Amino acid sequence: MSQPCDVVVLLSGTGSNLQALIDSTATGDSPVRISAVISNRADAYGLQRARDAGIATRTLDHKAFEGREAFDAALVELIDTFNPKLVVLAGFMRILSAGFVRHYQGRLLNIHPSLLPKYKGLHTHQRALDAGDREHGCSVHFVTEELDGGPLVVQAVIPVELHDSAQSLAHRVHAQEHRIYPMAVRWFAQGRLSLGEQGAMLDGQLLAASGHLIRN
Ligand code: NHR
Ligand code: GAR
Repeated sequence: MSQPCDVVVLLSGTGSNLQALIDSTATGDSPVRISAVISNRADAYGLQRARDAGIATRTLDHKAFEGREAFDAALVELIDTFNPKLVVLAGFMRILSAGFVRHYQGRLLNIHPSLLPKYKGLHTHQRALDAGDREHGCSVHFVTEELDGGPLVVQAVIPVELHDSAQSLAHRVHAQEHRIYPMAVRWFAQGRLSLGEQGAMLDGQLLAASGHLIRN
């Protein structure tokens, strides 16, 4: 392997997706190197996971800044001290301003717990249940200024079972997140995935609007 792809992960909470990324890079010959994990919350358990894996951590408290733009500017400055090729949102709960998104255009990924474009925003599992959906899942997408609206890279679909609760559904969707996020990050690190003018490109081909689809 030539130079590994340096990745900075942003999170706000538990960090199970970070853990899946860490585990996927533990093989020794991984094309992905996680340079740092940055949280807007000092008490995020994801920071502990990073420390346990020997990864640099930083906290940048959004409440210490006057407004979104000021926080985002400081966040860009902090991220860029690690000079990453890719920035990965893994349960990062702050909406990012246009300036931030533009700065990382084509090298900023998010995982969202729904089959986008359905259920942008929060409480996705309950909303899928309330709608009587028979299928649910998760999506990896390039981040653009449109919240949860950027070009899709990969989606995993699971069936909704008769007796599912928001919690049981969340549990099964999480297992899929832990599968597709490391896959997408690896594609990017291998130079196979990029953001083109018309959408996400994999191996030189424009992906379908749903991204690469995995059915379960
Ligand atoms: N920023 C941009 N510009 N575009 C996206 O697609 C983004 C983004 C920032 C985060 C993750 C997203 C999700 O997958 C994400 C995608 C937070 C909120 C939110 O309402 C919404 C969507 C996402 C993340 N945040 C509140 C806010 O005022 C705060 C909520 C809280 O702190 O608990 O920022 O769902
Ligand atoms: C994940 O389900 C992720 O898809 C979701 O938060 C969870 C984080 O879990 N992201 C969003 O809702 C973004 N607004 P984790 O901290 O255990 O990875």
